[in-house]
Amino acid sequence: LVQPVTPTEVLEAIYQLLLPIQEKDAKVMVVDDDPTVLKILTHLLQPWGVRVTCLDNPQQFWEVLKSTEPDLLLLDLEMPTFNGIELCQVVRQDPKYGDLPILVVTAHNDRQSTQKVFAAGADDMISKPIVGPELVTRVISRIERSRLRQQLDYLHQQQAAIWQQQARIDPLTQIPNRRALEEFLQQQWQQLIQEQETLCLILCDVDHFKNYNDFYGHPAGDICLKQIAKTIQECIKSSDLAARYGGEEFAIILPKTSLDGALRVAQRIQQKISQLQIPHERSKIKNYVTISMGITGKIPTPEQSFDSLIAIADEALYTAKNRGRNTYCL
Ligand code: GH3
Ligand code: MG
Ligand code: MG
Ligand code: MG
Ligand code: MG
Repeated sequence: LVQPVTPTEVLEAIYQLLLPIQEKDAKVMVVDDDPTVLKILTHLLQPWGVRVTCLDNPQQFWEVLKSTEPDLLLLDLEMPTFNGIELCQVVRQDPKYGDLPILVVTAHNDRQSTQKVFAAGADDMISKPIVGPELVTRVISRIERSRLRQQLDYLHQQQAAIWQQQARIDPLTQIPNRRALEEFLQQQWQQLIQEQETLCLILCDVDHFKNYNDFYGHPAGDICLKQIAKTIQECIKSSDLAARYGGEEFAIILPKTSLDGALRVAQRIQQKISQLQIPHERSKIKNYVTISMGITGKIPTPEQSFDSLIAIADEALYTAKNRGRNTYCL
């Protein structure tokens, strides 16, 4: 199941991203074979709160990139060994750094060079001789835009995670729903085929619940279902999974549990639900809410699917109902 994300966590992360550059230093990595240019660029950018990492030898490019994790790259076009265009191309192909803002600094501003620079995937070009204010605005606005983009990506990711999470939760009881149950069951079935361990399943059904709704009303029925779901949750281990299987039916999956162990869990659930003493005047068995259960367990085999486990538990539940309800059957 997806790890829950609280709205506070989302806001906290957005706030971190929103901090202005001056407060949360931007990092720029400059690659240029000319030490004078490195010095000039550093002096221009530093007063704006930008931390500048200089590299005069492209051979160490990846090493320095990984240790710096910059917000933006400033690449010289003409360098011995790797030139700026080659560097730009390899960065763009990298899965991690592919989106990194890249500005190419060059003395060549003829049409062909410009074309090459943009074809290599650079975001912008800065011509030499460097004009201070122009460099600063281009660098800072690129970084701000890229941070805004990161922030939006983050929001989308969070939204997707929340939707994924909600698709597996029953809105009434706030416990996993049938979709989550089937996913977990399928996954455990495969795993326990490998491990040759027992997988147990308990199906629970509230007794005479139609009568309950008819007498106490549907809203009261909803409250009753919530209480039952909560009680079942409290009776299982974190490695088990309890889900709302249907209307007033719940299912519990117990991986690596013996049938004996599952039986004890069922007994505990039955006892705890009786102890709730939810009044049920129209029950034909007791004057409070009770449940019936079908229990089954087996070592999964590749020839069968988890449906076979559900079918057997369902039959056992049917037997429990026929034996007068408020009981469990194997
Ligand atoms: P049995 O002991 O044989 O299980 O009898 P029963 O009345 O519990 O079984 P039946 O299947 O006839 O009725 C189930 C009832 O559960 C009918 C339906 O209205 C009620 N139910 C299903 N989902 C909900 C729900 O979300 N909220 C409420 N309040 N009632 C629900
Ligand atoms: Mg050069
Ligand atoms: Mg039912
Ligand atoms: Mg019922
Ligand atoms: Mg019925």
